[in-house]
Amino acid sequence: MTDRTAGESYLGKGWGLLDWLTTTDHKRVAWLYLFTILGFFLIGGAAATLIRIELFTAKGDLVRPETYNRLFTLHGVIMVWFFLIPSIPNTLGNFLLPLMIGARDLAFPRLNLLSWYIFLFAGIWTFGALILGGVDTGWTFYTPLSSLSNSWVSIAAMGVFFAGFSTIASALNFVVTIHKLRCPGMTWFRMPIFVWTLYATSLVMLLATPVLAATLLLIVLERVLGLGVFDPAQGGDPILFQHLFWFYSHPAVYIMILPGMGVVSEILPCFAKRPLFGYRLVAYSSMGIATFSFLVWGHHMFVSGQSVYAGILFSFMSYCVAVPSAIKVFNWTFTLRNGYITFEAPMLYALGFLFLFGMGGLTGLMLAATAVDVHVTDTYFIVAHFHYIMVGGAVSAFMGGLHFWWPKMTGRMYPERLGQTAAMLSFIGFFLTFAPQFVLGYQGMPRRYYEYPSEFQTWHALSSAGAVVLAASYLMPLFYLTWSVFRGRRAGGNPWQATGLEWQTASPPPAHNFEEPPVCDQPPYAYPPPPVQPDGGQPDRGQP
Ligand code: HEM
Ligand SMILES: [Cu+2]
Repeated sequence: MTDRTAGESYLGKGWGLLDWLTTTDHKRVAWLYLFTILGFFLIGGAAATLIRIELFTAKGDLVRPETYNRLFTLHGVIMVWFFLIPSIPNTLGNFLLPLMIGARDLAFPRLNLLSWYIFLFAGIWTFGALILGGVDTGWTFYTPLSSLSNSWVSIAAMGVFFAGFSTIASALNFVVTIHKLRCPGMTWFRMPIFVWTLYATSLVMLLATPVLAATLLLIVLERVLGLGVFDPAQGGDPILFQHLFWFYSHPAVYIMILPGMGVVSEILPCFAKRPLFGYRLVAYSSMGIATFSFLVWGHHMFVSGQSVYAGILFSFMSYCVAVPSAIKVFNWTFTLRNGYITFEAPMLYALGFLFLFGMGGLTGLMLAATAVDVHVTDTYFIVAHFHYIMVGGAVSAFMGGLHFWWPKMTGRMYPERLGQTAAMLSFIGFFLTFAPQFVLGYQGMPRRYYEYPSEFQTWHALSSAGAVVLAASYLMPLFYLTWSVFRGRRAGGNPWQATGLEWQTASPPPAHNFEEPPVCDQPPYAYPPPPVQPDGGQPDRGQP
């Protein structure tokens, strides 16, 4: 297939501020989102750095205890709602979804821009509340603390409530686009897995976000109007809050990881030059995860006093949700078998994802056993578990995807050596930061404390040292990617020899994505089969 390189690129004309702020081109809206979420990532990262500096020594000597509580709340709220949830869907997803299914844009381009404005507004609003007043409830807003704590809780909760509208608008846009705008030949089972995961994620967003919105609104109403919903002193039930919160927030953890799974499903076949093993099963697993994710919320409440029978059921269901995730991990691993593997930066990030997500999932299985969980709940073991998945998994996938599609987005290659260095540093830094936290948690170090007995200090110091490496690895791409936009080697339409419609148009793509209306005439991941050996068998690389 030839590169269709003619036509004005989407970056060609229109560089005034107003051009950008009124654009309805999904590719440009993706950039607006990218800048915004990176800003929030820096803010959340700065809070994390302060937390790790405080914890470097056993004594609370850097910030006051109230400030520490505000710092981890700031970190959690910003990272979850203003970085992780929109990170892959609204940047890479926004840019790639129409390209991958051969469409000119999303179904509702203006709604797409509107959702960015809502997101920006909500983000600034929430950040304002967290900085000006300070909220000390943690990202989970547990009552009765959040019913009683200072009134900035209401403002911050409203900010997250507003952000929900942006999430819902994007999800609706994606679902309609996937149903209605696939090009001729793009059947459901020819869609790249990234599109499948965006679809599954969007369904979860549409169904779960309203529950969070209602819950946050109830907190605000309770505080403002004195309705007794959650506060026992007013006749409310704080456990109800936990049910409502986790009914959203467990599915939300899959909102954060599913798109990352999609990115990895694109990268691994490309750098192993092998079709994705068990494509259909991976697609079904994404839908399976989306479904099961709604049935396990009680595993966050094993110690809340819910009935033993509920605990057993939620424990069982949590093992079930691990099955489709495990299927994916096996399929990714099998994809690598006999592959012609090369280790460019995106591949290094994807392999890091495989390992770290695997560890996050396996420790999730440990936590799903009630007998283990009651011992480690509310300790650093939990903190380590979810960072393995949300940072080792989702952030690694985001970085891998950003490097993988950078040539498509900008028309330029990033410097490969630096990319590989950053990828490896992020893996080492991550491991050093979070592996010690499993040990700490197992030894009984509780989460959310600003000082601790000195016997924990060695592990805390290691963790803080790792955070420095991790931070450096995240800052590096900021510089070399920016450099590459101006000085990087020009990328052709398809620098990685990848399959998929997005690689058949120019880099950067023309304003309307394709010069001629594309037609999909291939199964997904149609990477060339291995050369046939003289004896008629296939080469079995990597085996004696
Ligand atoms: C193999 C599947 C998984 C299982 C069986 C599992 C199990 C668990 C359990 C039982 C807890 C509660 C522990 C406690 O609070 O005592 C937990 C906490 C958590 N998990 Fe997972 N998990 C899995 C995958 C994930 C994924 C994919 C993510 C994120 C993308 C995730 C994010 C979290 C978060 C954020 C928390 C802590 C919430 C908090 O208290 O702040 N988990 N997990
Ligand atoms: Cu959960």
